[in-house]
Amino acid sequence: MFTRREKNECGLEPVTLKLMEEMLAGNRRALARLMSMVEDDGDEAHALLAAIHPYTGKAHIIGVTGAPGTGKSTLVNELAQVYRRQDITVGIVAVDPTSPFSGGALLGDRIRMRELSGDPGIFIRSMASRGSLGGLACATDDVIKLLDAAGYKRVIVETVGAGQTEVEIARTAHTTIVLEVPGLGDDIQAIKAGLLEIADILVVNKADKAGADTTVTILQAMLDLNSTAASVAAHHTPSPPAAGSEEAGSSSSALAVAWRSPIIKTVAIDGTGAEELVAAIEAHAAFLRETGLFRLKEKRRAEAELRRMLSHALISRFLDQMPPDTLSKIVERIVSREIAPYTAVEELLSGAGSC
Ligand SMILES: Nc1nc2c(ncn2[C@@H]2O[C@H](COP(=O)(O)OP(=O)(O)OP(=O)(O)O)[C@@H](O)[C@H]2O)c(=O)[nH]1
Ligand SMILES: [Mg+2]
Repeated sequence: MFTRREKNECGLEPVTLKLMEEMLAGNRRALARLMSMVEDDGDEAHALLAAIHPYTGKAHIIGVTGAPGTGKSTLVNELAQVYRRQDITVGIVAVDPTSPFSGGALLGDRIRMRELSGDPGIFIRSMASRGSLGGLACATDDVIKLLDAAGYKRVIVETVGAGQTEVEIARTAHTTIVLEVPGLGDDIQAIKAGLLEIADILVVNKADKAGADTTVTILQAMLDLNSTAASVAAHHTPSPPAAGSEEAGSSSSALAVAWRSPIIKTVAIDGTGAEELVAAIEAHAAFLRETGLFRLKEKRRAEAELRRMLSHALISRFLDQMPPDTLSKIVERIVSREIAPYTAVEELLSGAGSC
């Protein structure tokens, strides 16, 4: 626990510090209040995130993504139930739960009841998307950090798959689960190929509906195609495909292809397949740790975050030093075709823009 001296070094307001200590001791109300603080951003939030940093890095982060209405929330419910039966604590973050498919219904009744009944091993936070996607991604990352620091062992993040968000979730999560439902049409196969690349585990939910096995077969064929291509690329052997794929590799890309994404059928409404899915998540977590990929992922994530923060800070600092209307004037000149954007950047960087 923090000493008085260290508290001062944190630069936190006494009230925030108290909330942080309560959160670290397992107080849910304190956790909720601190989440609101990081969602609102600001200097105090930054100081808080700095202070909790030493307490983070323990949770396994699981991303669940898929098209609207594929059953993500229902499945997340079931996963949480399985984890709770194993006495593993779970934090849940639902990003943008406002899809018309669920009518905004965030999570099923059972888990709500569990939370409301005071199970301290579960915590749910929903986040409405406001402003930019980038802003939401930052806020989500920060809320995940709080859950991690508060001691939740698994943090499940549900996002509606909509192109960019899927990539964002893959960047944040240690294990990414992509949901499909029976009845994949040929026309959407091209889009699915991008999804396969981020999927550590593929789930065919609504397996009670017709066509589930066909969907599994199609996905398996696409996975095989993908892994052959990745294996070839990893070994720098453009053709024929089989030549390099037998060799054992030790590069990180070779390690990446060593994980074969399983395809699991689930019926989220009755929990069928949820235990198998949890077993697959745990197997992937073990794989990441055994191969050293976990640390590699963490490094990539930390670097991306650092770059994002650094560019934000540098731009703010740079703009603060300029006379207030410098930017609008140069934008005006770009629009009237007096100057090209690249030239404008050069001019600003060389200080000419501030004259
Ligand atoms: N038949 C069947 N229905 C399911 C299954 N899983 C979920 N559903 C239903 O599908 C609908 C959507 O489920 P949600 O869990 O809200 O789906 P979601 O992906 O979270 O939806 P959004 O958050 O709106 O994108 C609900 O009516 C569920 O009851 C399943 O395995 N089988
Ligand atoms: Mg949902």
